[in-house]
Amino acid sequence: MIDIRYSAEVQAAKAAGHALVALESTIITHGMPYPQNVEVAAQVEQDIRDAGAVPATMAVMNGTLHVGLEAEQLQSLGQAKGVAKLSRADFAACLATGGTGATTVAATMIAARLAGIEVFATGGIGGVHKGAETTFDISADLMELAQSPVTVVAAGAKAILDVAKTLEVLETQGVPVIAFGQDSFPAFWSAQSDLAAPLRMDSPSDIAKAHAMRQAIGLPGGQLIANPIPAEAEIASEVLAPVIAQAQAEADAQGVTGKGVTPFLLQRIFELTNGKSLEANIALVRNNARLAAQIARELIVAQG
Ligand code: PSU
Ligand code: MN
Repeated sequence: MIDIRYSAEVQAAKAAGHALVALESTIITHGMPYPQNVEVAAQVEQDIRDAGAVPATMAVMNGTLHVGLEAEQLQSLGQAKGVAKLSRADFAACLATGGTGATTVAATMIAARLAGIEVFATGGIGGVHKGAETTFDISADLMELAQSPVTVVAAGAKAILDVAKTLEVLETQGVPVIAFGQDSFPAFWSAQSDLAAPLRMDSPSDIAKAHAMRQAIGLPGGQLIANPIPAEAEIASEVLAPVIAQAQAEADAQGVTGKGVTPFLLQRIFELTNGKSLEANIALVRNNARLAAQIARELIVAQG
């Protein structure tokens, strides 16, 4: 009933039992401007291939779930206007009504589960927004991590979020949050934050073993791997704090709510930093893609 189409590359990789890494598409349609979005998406796919795995970018096009996009599909998605941003709540409705939409972290995890892919690379996850005690704005990404069996590699949570509350919700939901190679929870644009990560691992192999162990003991849900941004790409938090505060104040003043909040903040931060935030974003997504490829390869060993 569900119409799933695999790209030729993903189809061949599945048949051969090769390591696969899922990629989201909201980062393309709502997270970065054209044409950098398409360039970055293609570059990230290549980074995964160079690290010995096969990329599977997810999107819904005319009611079909695409697992792996051909180059021309990536181009048209990257330029399309008004593409829906799909999360758990609207994923099935989009498929059922022949719609087109980009997948968030939550929807990409659902798509990955359907496609039998267990590792996923992205930039930042959604989380608990600042002021959530009055707005109740908590991303469905956090609840999805508790439900879908996918290990998600991200660079921690953006300072547009209340990072401490985000960690609290993840703990409540029973999601393992594992910093890679350091003790502190990375803060997206900065490698370090003043919050300790609940767990630390220093090798892709340990991460793969922990993923396999959750399966073995029958725990649903995935893992969040918090991979610090490479040092040369960091932006100091003092530089970004006023920018984030301004973007947040504008969002509040304009009454932005619901799924509009995160894209609005990302776009304003890009504009207010004259594109500097985007450079850092690109560096960390590529870094996450490489780590995810290594984890996916180790997972084949761990499950072997
Ligand atoms: N954070 C980023 N970049 C992004 C997103 C979040 O730093 O592109 C996107 C992801 O697709 C994520 C979604 O799943 O925004 C979360 O949206 P919301 O906060 O509305 O749940
Ligand atoms: Mn939200």
